[in-house]
Amino acid sequence: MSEIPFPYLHNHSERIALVEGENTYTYSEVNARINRFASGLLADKDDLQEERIAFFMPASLDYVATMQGVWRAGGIAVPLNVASAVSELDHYLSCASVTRLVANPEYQESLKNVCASLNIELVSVDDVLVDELVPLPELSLDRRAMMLFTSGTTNKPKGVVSTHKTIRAQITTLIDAWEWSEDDVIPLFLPLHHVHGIINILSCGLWAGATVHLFAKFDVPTLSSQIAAGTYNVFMAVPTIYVKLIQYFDTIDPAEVRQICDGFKAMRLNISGSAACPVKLFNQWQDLTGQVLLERYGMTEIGMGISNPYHGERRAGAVGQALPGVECKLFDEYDSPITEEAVAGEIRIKGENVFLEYWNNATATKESFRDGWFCTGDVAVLEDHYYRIMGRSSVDIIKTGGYKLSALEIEGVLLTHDDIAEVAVIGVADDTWGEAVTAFIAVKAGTTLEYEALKEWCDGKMSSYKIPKSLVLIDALPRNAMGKVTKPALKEML
Ligand code: MCA
Ligand code: AMP
Repeated sequence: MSEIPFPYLHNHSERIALVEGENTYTYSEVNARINRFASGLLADKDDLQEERIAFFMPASLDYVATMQGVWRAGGIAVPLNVASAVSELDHYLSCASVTRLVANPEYQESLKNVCASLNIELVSVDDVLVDELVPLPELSLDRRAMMLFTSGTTNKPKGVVSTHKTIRAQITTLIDAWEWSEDDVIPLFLPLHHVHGIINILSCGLWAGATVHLFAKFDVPTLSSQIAAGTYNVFMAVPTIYVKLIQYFDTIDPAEVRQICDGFKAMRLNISGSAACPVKLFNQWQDLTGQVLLERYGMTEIGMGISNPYHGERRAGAVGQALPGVECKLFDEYDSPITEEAVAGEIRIKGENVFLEYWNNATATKESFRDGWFCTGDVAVLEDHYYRIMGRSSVDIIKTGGYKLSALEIEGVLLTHDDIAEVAVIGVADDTWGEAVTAFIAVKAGTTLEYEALKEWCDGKMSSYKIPKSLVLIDALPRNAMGKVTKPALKEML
């Protein structure tokens, strides 16, 4: 029935596609629900013509029906972070000019006001589903398909728009490189508003005909018991999750640890990405489970770009080579390509995997490309044919537990606090989170600020993982001759 010219959903009628709690859904059941949802969205239209349909849903059959239903009906899918604060949602919904928001009934009360103020129709999946199917539009590959929000060096997150061609390239390169097959069974506990969960796990799994176990959140005991039972053969996570698993092992019986580690040992692949995997963690994981982590590098705008090999040496502290179909080069600050090994430069990427544009932001789109190369802002070196990430060109980007945050966005919110005179936010190295959000604050004369009070004040104003993990009170922020805050000096102070 789908007129999308490729299989976002494998044509495997009776195999299990999704497991959600006690329920399992075959490929044909998932397919039927997607078509009923797409038909309901279309109602009397032939094509949604890139209407932006947002959804606010945890990992579930209905999440998949919504995402793929929007695709089949010719819309742009805008999956939202279910942990967002309302002010953040307001930005996503208005920036994307969303017209319909799909949410489960239990979330609707909290979304009602923002939808009313932006004139957005708030619906549930059941409201949309119909039994009478309608013809689906034929879609060209260059149609816009998805918008994900990413934090950058500006105050507000930008909408990263991918076409069907982009998504196809991002999926197929991973299916080949990591040898996905219909025999794979993978748990999915990562959030479904980012590429890692959406493309690398859910979309690759469904394209390949594999089984994806959906978890509404990262639930260590439940997940661990499934791993011990040998349910999965592939595992993908951010480094913080491997750290949290190791921390969990310290709290349980050694016999149970052995069973979980044996479950990992029996898998065909364990992948780490979204943030740097420390060499210590790589070695610890190998000692515990025998698994040599495959580390790869990606970004919302490009999907995955660089990966250690599936066969061959997976090098600790390195991210490997460009994936098939992806061109990768390092450039110096004069935009000249770097040809020698061991010289650091910015990673730039070309290929069908690269996004189309930042939504409604031609200036940002233009600034992020040079001569057709997408400029990632990440700095790397090539060492003996393997790329190693050295860091980022901007101090205003923080990676915490795999989430990319804008220091400026957090500073913008903190500055609305009545007692704060000036503030600078930086990421500070942290064993669990990779980087921990740290706020340096100068308070107004005659006032003071305690960390707990600040945390409480932040609650509801930003997603909880953006809330600073610590507060350093300072008389005045260090500034250079131009008056700009010198964040490296703040790092040195710690
Ligand atoms: C939760 N907390 C955090 C984070 N997550 N603090 C800092 N950084 C975080 N990432 C805080 C909460 O605010 C809360 O604080 C406390 O930890 C417990 O929250 P909970 O939700 O229970 O934590 P968790 O379930 O253990 O979550 C940790 C997590 C999660 C599973 C690692 O952060 C996560 O799913 N991260 C992955 C994000 C991701 O998929 N990134 C991919 C984007 P309090 O107790 O004080 O209230 S990058 C991408 O897609 C590119 C393309 C790529 O390369 O992959
Ligand atoms: P996001 O924009 O949220 O998709 O995050 C992408 C960013 O995550 C990249 O620009 C890198 O800074 C970082 N990243 C992803 N994978 C790795 C990795 N393996 N090592 C270091 N940084 C990574």
